[in-house]
Amino acid sequence: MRTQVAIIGAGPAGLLLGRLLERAGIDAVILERRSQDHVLGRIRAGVLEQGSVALLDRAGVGARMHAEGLVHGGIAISFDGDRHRFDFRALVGRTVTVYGQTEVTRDLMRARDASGAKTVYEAEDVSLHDLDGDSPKVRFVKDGIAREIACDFVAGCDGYHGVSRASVPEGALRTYERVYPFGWLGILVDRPPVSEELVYAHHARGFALCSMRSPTRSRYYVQVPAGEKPEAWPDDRFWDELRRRLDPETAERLVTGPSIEKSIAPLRSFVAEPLRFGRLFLAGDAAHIVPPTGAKGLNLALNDVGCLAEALTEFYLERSAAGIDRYSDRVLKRVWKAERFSWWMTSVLHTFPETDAFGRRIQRAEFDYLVGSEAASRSLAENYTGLPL
Ligand code: RFL
Ligand code: PHB
Repeated sequence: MRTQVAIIGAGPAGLLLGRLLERAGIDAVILERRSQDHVLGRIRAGVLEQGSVALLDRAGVGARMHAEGLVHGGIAISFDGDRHRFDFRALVGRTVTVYGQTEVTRDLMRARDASGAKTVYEAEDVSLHDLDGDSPKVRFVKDGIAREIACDFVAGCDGYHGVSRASVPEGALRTYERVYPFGWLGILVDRPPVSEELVYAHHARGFALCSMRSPTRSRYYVQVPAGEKPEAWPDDRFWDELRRRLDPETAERLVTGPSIEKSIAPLRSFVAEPLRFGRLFLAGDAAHIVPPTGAKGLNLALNDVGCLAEALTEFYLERSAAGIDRYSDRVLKRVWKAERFSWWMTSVLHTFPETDAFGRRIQRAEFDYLVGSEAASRSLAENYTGLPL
């Protein structure tokens, strides 16, 4: 088999890249380790920046997002019971759209299925070869049979635990990492959200977040120590803990119910540099991870492949390597700003085992400054709704 671009991973990054290349007339095959249903069963991000919405529109997959997504003009932060709303429309004239990653993925999969573009699900033992030459190869096993795809480029869109980054020789990548001593326990519940907009809460007992997927489906998170298991958190325990961390007015309005999903995500900051090795490009979680506090992971992944698609289009249509040569530097500039913002929001809103009384006062001062200063509020709004490329 031969293709122009072999894409590893059918998450949002791989699927959007495939779609953008297809629209530019560039041939690509996607190899995904899991089944289509497994990929669609993962509950992850919920918030799209305005730039991500525009990108999905450009890819021709925005119709359902506009019909069903919830446009939010702000968020609330509650700090030790004091709640403040940040009005993004007034501060920066921008909004975000609440539309689940699952739905983005579903829309992209449907478009790909309709166009007949090739995706191999349940591709086992994917391995990358000859990345430093002009004709890399990807080998995999499907239905017990070993296969090979020859291509011009490989796009590593296979997430943090994927094979792409691991295929780069030792020493060719530099990595930067911070692991946080806690995770987020998340539940999904078919009950109306507690508030029309997201509520991020800091409390001495830990962080909490009230989010949603629709007017009738809510997504809630509480900070838990690293290594905690979801089994230790029956629904009643979760609801009690969440209520204690919210401001009284929000807690009062909380409508509880049986969880339909419950899982724990560890928190990590991670960047690999550069995002290219020979004919391999890294994009999305394969290249960088942010803690979910700033709602940046999915948005970065979409933005990366938006840039990569532009660069590859330039290569094929204009015969210019300028775009692919610039890809890593261009994307990393924005990635690091999102890393900073996500790290900062995590630091202000969570409780850290090592934080002393001084550190807690500093966190409170951060909140008071955010609330009291228009400049600080605008900075939050600008980062949350998404910095320009
Ligand atoms: P994905 O989604 O992990 O997809 C990678 C795909 O590659 C496949 N794969 C392989 N395929 C073939 N061979 C191999 N060897 C392979 N190894 C892996 C995997 O099966 C998978 O299908 O990465 P991608 O596309 O880069 O997308 C990144 C996003 O998924 C991620 O950044 C976000 O979900 C992060 N995130 C959030 N981001 C936001 O922008 N806003 C949010 O509100 C937000 N909330 C979140 C989040 C992530 C969370 N978790 C669970 C980590 C909330 C949570 C709880
Ligand atoms: C979510 O709805 O899953 C969500 C929203 C905002 C975040 C993280 C996760 O910052």
